[in-house]
Amino acid sequence: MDAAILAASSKHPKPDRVFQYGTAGFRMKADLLDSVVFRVGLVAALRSRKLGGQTIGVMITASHNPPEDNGIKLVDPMGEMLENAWEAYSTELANAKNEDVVKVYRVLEEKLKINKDAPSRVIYARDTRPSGPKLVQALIDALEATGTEYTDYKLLTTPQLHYLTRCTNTEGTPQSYGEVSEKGYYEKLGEAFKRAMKGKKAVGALTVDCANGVGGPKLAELLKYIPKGSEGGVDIKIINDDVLKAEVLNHECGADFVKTKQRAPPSSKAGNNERCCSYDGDADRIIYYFNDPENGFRLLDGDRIATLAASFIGDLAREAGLASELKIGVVQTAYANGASTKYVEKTLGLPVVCTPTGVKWLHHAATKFDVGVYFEANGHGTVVFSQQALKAFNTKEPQSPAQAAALETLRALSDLINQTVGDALSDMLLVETILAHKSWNPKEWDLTYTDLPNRLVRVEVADRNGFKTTNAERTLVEPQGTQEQLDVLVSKFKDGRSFARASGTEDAVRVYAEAATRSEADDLATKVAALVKQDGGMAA
Ligand code: G16
Repeated sequence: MDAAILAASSKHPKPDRVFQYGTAGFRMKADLLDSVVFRVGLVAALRSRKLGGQTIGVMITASHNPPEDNGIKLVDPMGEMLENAWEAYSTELANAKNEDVVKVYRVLEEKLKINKDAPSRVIYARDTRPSGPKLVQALIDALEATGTEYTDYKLLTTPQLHYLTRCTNTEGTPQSYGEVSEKGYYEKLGEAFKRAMKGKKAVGALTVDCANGVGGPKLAELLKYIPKGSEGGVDIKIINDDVLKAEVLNHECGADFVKTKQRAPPSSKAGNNERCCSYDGDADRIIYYFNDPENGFRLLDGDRIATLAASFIGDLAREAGLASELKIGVVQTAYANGASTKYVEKTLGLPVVCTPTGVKWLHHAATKFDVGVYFEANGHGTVVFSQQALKAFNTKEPQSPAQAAALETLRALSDLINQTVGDALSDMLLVETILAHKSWNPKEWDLTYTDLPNRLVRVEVADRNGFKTTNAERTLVEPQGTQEQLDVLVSKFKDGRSFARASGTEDAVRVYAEAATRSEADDLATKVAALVKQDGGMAA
């Protein structure tokens, strides 16, 4: 095998660069990624062998990043993000000198006590970027050189690949997560949506901006399994679903655009009070919004989806007589609006945990609850149910028709929600279900609490790695002295809060600020951004 790996590796030489497994795998300009993809393929083979031949997922996508970027990340057998320690092994192999690739591969194999003769299995997919097929070839070269069995699922959303990874590994077991096919995914969601909606009606249509990414064709497919509004489902209008023009991906559309610019995509023609949502390039994030004739553009972001889901599931648990048995909690990051945290703790009476950015951290924290609702403000999130919760939904004897209905809705939700990772398609159906049950229009949803005005700024610095944080990314420890100056700035603003952290997917530092008024939030963000620019070695 050594000769095969060496020969294959020589077709994918490493450029003079240092690579780092970031927030969501390796991300960069696609033309720098060839050697990284090859070597991540080697890691996938090792990981699968280490787990006795369980199937590992590989996704080639750069999600919300521009069309010329691409990326790769690994998915563990239950559909979760790759185990943390393995990110470091991936980084190690990605940075090995060309002549050392086999050596580093073997050292890892030995260090991790991996049985060379164990089988290895991988499934993979990609988003719609034009660089995808060539990168897939680099991956195949690694899989063939290591004697790994593989299945190519071609174009998928990232959450579909997570779903299929779990289905593959649980097939034929009591934990079976669903049929191992893309069609099985649509059927599972479609069936669960019909059960969850039973007797309810969506209020008005929903316009979905697919960011001109893979979510467009996949949503069109899903709609074949979803009843229309007149049939007890929902009417969906798709916009920004052009996957043939590479340059339009995430351009002036998509969840990241809407969240950071705090406005609708210019292409949106939705009228006042009409529900709209935007996916990102690989459909693992979703943001809702609408135009309020009195207050203008209103964003219903990941925090809003989390609070909506937590309050709805909390109510159902009470109606089902399960409130005392189930621990329900919400997981957020530092980007969560302070008003949402207060609402969850004070109004909903639920605990909130704060983790660093990255679904891997949130997901892990959410599994500590029976019902763990996690969302990043940028719209990436889901709900996870413990085995105990699932058992209770299935075995609790209802004492009344109302209890029976609540239990049935909980069971339907546990199938509707993609519990492996945040999933724009599944989250969208979850929100639609809840709004239909409550007969709410977006304005009524928006009125549950008032967001503190906030601003997110992207700051380019000489070296983002100079920015190191602690306290779930809320406090800078490096550059020295920056946090103290940031604190002084924050103290001058009513309800002020701000932090700065290095992005793990872009070469930049992100600054978040919130304050009592729009102009104060903007002012605080501008001042902190200037501080970051200056301390990051760039003229402010
Ligand atoms: C990825 C991660 C998210 C994270 C986002 C931004 O999203 O999966 O958890 O919030 O990057 O991360 P950062 O601020 O470190 O750049 P996506 O949708 O790009 O895969």
